Amino acid sequence: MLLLSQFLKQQETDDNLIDLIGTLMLACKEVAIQLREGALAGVLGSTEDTNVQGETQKKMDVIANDLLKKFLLDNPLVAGLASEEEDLPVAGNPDGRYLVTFDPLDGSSNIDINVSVGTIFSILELPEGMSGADEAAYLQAGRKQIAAGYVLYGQSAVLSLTTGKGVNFFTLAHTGDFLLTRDNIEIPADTNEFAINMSNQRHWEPEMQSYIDELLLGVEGNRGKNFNMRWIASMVAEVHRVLTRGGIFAYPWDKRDESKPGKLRLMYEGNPMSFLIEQAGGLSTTCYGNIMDIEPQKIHQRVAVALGSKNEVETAMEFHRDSADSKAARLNR
Ligand code: P6P
Repeated sequence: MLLLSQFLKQQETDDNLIDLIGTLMLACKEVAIQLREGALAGVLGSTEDTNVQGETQKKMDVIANDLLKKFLLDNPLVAGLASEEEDLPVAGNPDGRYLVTFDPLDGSSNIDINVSVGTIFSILELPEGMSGADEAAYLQAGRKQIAAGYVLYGQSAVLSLTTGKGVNFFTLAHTGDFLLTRDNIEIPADTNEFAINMSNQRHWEPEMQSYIDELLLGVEGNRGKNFNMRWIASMVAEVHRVLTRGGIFAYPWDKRDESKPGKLRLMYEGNPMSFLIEQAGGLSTTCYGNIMDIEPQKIHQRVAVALGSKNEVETAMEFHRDSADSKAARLNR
């Protein structure tokens, strides 16, 4: 089986990028060890603090964030980083080449119930003449990403990675190496599986309500087939299922807070996951436009998401087509 570094060399990946991905994996291996220890290491439960998102920080959110910061800031290639758990960007080496945005532990509400969580990361080039301390340096559309991925901490720790040459899975072996376990991931274009938090149904736009109603009607409705539903409340696990067997995952805009375009964050959830999904032949949208076309305005800005099997996401977009102009602006496309 191929080691991650061997595979990336075979793909003629830039040596500096291989080095940076290796650093990210060192941090994620430490996170995996802490998670596996769980209660034995006293890492479950919450802190007294809330993050910039206004969410109570889990102990493991802080541990994972500190580990990623430590390893990344030790790498001279890193000019700076932006984290879900950091109010502002953190400057690295002024001569560094790369910016890294990350959600150190996505789905952390699942930690205490021993359900899968994950680290999501996105790698950008530092723009000419800018610094890793400048928020503006990070505000690049998803199309500018040079690599993206996640490590899903499930019964096994699996890295899902793209450098723009497709998507591949690597499993963490007991030796501490990430080994290639599935290559050239392709998402089936059609699906009968959807993932959405149905408890928000009354808050969605009518267009999303209509789309989901048709899925629920199954063979008795216009879709003419039955659908199955999943909701893990961990985007990393949902996206891994979609990459593995297809499906559509949605966290749409809802009117609980009209000022927010969505719940999920663009720079370290929407964009990296969209890169993976599109590289695997899927589609990733706000229901009005492609997520990776959005020009970011803020590091922690949010985005509505509907991603997965191409034909199913296109069907969801069809339900939104006639109201596209009026709402695209609010949803930042
Ligand atoms: P809800 C986790 O907090 C997260 O950001 C995603 O990983 C997940 O898909 C979503 O929020 C879950 O949200 O409202 O169902 O708890």
